[in-house]
Amino acid sequence: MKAVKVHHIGIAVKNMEREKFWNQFLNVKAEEMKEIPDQKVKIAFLPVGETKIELLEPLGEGAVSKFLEKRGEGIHHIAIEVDDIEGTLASMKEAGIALIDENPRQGAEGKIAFVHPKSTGGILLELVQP
Ligand code: CMX
Repeated sequence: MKAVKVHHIGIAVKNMEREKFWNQFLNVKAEEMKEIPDQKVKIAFLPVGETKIELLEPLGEGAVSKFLEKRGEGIHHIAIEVDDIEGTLASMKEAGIALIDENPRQGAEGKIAFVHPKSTGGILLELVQP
């Protein structure tokens, strides 16, 4: 049971126009853009080497719109790819870590689960198993 790599870094943006910055100066282009209605968010994945930048634009009231209101644009979460998401969650649960998702759910990139920032030193952590 271990972390494989930084799968992506989620950045909350007010508008997907922010994609232009990555495109113009860093030659990074969104490989896909999609809407995730149940998370009230529109996402774009921009591949950078082994990892990705995920731009998150709110689609109505939800976790991302609340984050933007309180903290403004910026890093919203870090996603770590793990080789055994169920085992990782079970060991965290046993240790009393605050889990937002006790069981993995289906995300855009495979099985995902969120861990609360209060247990990780202030970072919203996403676990991903593609
Ligand atoms: N990173 C770091 N800290 C965060 C945070 C974030 N993204 N979001 C909230 N916090 C902090 C707040 O600053 C606040 O801290 P204080 O108590 O010190 O003030 C605390 O967490 C509670 O914040 P809140 O605004 O009241 O937010 P909620 O408790 O309502 O929700 C969270 C926070 C993380 C539980 C919720 O956003 C959540 O469940 N997130 C997981 C799902 C998600 O983020 N989906 C969108 C992305 C989907 C995708 O990438 O596919």
